[in-house]
Amino acid sequence: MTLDRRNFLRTVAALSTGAALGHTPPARAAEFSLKFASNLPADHPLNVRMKAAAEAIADESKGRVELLLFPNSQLGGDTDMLSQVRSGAIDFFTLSGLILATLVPVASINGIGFAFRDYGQVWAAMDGELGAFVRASIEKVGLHPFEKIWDNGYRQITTSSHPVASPDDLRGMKIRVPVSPLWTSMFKALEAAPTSINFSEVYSALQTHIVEAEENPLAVIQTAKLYEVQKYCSVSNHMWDGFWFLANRRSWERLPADIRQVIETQINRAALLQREDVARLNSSLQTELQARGMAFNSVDPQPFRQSLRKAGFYADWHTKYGDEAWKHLERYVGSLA
Ligand code: X2X
Repeated sequence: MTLDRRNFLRTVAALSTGAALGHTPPARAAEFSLKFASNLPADHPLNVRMKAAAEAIADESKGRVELLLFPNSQLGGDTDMLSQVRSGAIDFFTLSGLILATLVPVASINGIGFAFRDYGQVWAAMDGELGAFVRASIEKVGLHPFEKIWDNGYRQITTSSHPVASPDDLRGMKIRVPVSPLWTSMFKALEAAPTSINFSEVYSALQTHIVEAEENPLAVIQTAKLYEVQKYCSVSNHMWDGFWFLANRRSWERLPADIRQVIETQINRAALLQREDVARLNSSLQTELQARGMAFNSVDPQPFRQSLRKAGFYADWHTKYGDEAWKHLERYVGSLA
């Protein structure tokens, strides 16, 4: 994308965000105008809660802070937005820890296949020592992660060709994965043929059959309308994924302490509400997606875990992350050996 085009899209997005919020334009420009970007559609709970948080922040700061919201990869794909939040072109960005791992390797640790049995384990770990360990690593690359990670959810496999019930069904399958070494490694270990594609390109990659499959939580499959280009949904729950709320450190530290306090409190509060929204959606969306023509099947995770174990997946990643990180994970999920 050229810079001109990007600036144009940015302006259009800012205008339409303001209009969608029903805000009367402020009489004076805000003292602090901050950009937030996300790869998710505007009606995904993450962006719905961000819109409400932006309003609360504007109110509480008495108009001193204005958050400009750019959902739906309006500012570029994830790889591009990650560069932008690092340079300060974007102030805030929600990014999957697994993708952030291209920069902070340990940030993908929550995506280890079949690690978390349930949400009880997920939030205990991510709001506890495992999350704190990951955040400390993120701080080292000039990004400030907020305390509460946002939910993406347990991921399910969708395809246009055939349902996935056993590891055999995955063999050779052309499946899109996000740009992340852990994702590629896991689907290679399962003998699929993974291709890294940013989320902004997923719909068209499926539509044109560059790939036949992808995997995402139901809330994403629904809001990004992937049901239009996918037939089967196999409920594999093969990994849990969440979005760290990242601030560019320089633009964050430039803000006065009281303003930082208002923003951080509202954003962390919104994250907790968003977690409830996603849990509710992920448990109710199957019926809706079936009504839209998707065929669901359940999946026994055991043979998949077995394949990963046999391929040396857990042992390899234990070595890559190191003993300390692995210990933090196993403390919450039990032994993965
Ligand atoms: O790219 C994806 O598949 C998504 C939307 O789930 C992430 O951001 C990781």
